[in-house]
Amino acid sequence: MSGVVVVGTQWGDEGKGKITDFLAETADVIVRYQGGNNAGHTVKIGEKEYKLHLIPSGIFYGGKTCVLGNGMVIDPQALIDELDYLKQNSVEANHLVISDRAHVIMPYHKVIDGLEESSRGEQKIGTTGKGIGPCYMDKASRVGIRMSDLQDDEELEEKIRLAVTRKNLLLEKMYDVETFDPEEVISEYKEYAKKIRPYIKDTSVILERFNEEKKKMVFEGAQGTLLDLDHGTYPYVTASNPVVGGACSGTGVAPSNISDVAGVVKAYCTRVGDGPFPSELTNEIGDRIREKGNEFGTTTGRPRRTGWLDTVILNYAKRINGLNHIVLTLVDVLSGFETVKICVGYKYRGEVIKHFPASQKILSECSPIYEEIPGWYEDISQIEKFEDFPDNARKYVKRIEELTSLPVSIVSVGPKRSQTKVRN
Ligand code: 2SA
Ligand code: MG
Repeated sequence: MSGVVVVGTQWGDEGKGKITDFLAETADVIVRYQGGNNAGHTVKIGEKEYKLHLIPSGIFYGGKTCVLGNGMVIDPQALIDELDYLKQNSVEANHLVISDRAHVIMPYHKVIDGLEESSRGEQKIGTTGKGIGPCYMDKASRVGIRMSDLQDDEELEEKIRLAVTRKNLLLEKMYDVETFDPEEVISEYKEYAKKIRPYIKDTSVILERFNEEKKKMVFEGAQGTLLDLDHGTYPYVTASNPVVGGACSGTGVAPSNISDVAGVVKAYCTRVGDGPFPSELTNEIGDRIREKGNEFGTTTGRPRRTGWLDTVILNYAKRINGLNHIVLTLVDVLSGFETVKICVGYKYRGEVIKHFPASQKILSECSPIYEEIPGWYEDISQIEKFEDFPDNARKYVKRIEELTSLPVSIVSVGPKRSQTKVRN
């Protein structure tokens, strides 16, 4: 019983990669359970910054098993590029395993992602364009290609031929765009298969063994609770389950083997992509947070929308994920403001809403109820101990604990491993 799930509590980019990297130091296995290369995280090791999209950042330790779980959708070209990138940086990936049940992103998924977005016009989701949604659509329609299909050339040929033929009908009749030559796709994917095959395994069996040996497993969520297909701000969500439940369905590990759920909270709030955002700051303060926090998408480079911390969201994430504690990141970004605000409720048509609503129409009409806390000007990125933080910074953290009834166990004030501080 030593599975820790690192889950995003907001709209992603809370710094989960960095925290996973921190927890991975004492772990034996690091597992991704959903999403694909729509995710992106940056880890700083020494003076060097690394960006990863698919492979868990635990890979940098060497010797630790990294798992891409069955709940993921994997673009083979992106995976091969990432393996090459690691190789160029002298990082060995010989402890990487990929679930034979994970789904494979196909070239038409990326095309359909773009077509679906443009057909929505003003109502677009703002996807990363990586083919994530269409790949999960095929999974649910039971026409997807899985990693296990890549293990057998004959099987792969047959599956791709059928899949491409069917997709071509859709591309032609529904979208009136160019179709794919099945034979070209087959030869492209046979090449990928050759390179990826050694990594494909029944990863749930591997995880069971780790579990029996009482090894420490870290499950690294991608995106966040509000991007969850079921619990997020639908339809402005991703097509998978970043919430804690996804760690079980997306890996084949039972809930009884999860002992800790860490909710990663950014000290403010960001969102990349469309949809309502009650505490959004479309002013100079928002711009300052974006600049200071370097809030630009790791995958697409898109500027992230910024806003104040919202505890309606945090309490929702607490409920959905059964959070045990909070890991608070990017607190250093909030230095330099006269006051900082926390959204503690929403006003909707004259009434106060405490629970995060399902309807995006309601959410778009919610105005934030703020609590103001005096700010601090000191740079806290180099301070060793939390006890030495300026009073107001400590008050801010304590207020988050009060408003969520959760302990803040770790505070992070910068990208380096040494800037992640465990509180006693
Ligand atoms: P998709 O591509 O189908 O998953 O997009 C659907 C929505 O999910 C959002 N989404 C994300 N939001 C924040 N961070 C993500 N990862 C990258 C990053 C994003 C980037 O780390 O910065 O580089 O732009 C991520 N992935 C998906 C997306 O914006 C849509 O709202
Ligand atoms: Mg990210």
